[in-house]
Amino acid sequence: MEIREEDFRDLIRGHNRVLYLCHRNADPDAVGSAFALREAFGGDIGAVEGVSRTAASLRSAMGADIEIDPSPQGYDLVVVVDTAVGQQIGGFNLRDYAVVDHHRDRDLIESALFYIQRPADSTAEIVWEILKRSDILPTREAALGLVVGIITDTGRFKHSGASSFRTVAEILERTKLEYAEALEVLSRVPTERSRRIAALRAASRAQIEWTDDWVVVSSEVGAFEGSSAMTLVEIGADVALVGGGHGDVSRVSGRARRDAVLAGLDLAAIMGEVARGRGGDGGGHRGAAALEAAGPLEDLLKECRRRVVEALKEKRSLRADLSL
Ligand SMILES: [Mn+2]
Repeated sequence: MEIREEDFRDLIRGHNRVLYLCHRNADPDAVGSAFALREAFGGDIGAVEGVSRTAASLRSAMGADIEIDPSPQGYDLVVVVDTAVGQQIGGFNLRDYAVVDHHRDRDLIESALFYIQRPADSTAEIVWEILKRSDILPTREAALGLVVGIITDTGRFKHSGASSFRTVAEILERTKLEYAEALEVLSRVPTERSRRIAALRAASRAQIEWTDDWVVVSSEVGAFEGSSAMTLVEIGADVALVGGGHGDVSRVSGRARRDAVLAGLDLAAIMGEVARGRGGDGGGHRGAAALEAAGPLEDLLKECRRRVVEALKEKRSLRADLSL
């Protein structure tokens, strides 16, 4: 049954134990929406298989409890949030359920007890409407979740219609949340001091190699290779390779800008080959990969860098044409 935002409150209150369920690798829109609904109407929050990195930082900023792969047992209603198709909740066994979502697929809504599904930039925008029509002012934490959900689902307002701006303005006005608090959650600068120090060390020790199109950087840290490599990319590297020694093995993490990947760079393949050549193991994605192998770290880093430079040789950066 399709319902309107103003009907949600009465329908949800007819159920004792409610689980708000987010899709696989839940993003901030799913997590923020589920949290705001839970704060308003009670219940628990679950996610299938885990939450994304950004959603994890939102979760800690809101202080939300999210059960990963919860059992459907004991809930008389599951509200599937921000999820268009059943596949996104894997093997979760749905019996009595509702849907709140901004996609267009009919897959889940056909058998839902009730649903709100309408095109909007984000599920958070629909949830805000539900709260407004229920005369519920969200907590600051819930407001934070909704705003971060809107920012991320609109690609930081790049694909946003007027109503997303209006919704955010309303939330800020009514809850006294500051926009800067939402941006803080999304900041890629790590908050943990040890992580920040590792990133700063990686930057200060960076060996920089460049061609007309590409800047390739390698460095060494004691820990947090991955986030340090990401920081080096944030501050200007096209590809960053950061290694650390861990007992007998060395670990190298690589991160690449999107246009290096579009130009054909495959860090997972490079990391895999370098590692296997030394009896180790490596892989990941084309733009983010890691390896672990025995042997001196310096050699490993040198070989990775040589192969990256080799792979990018003769390749043009799109940035020149698209001013990315
Ligand atoms: Mn969404």
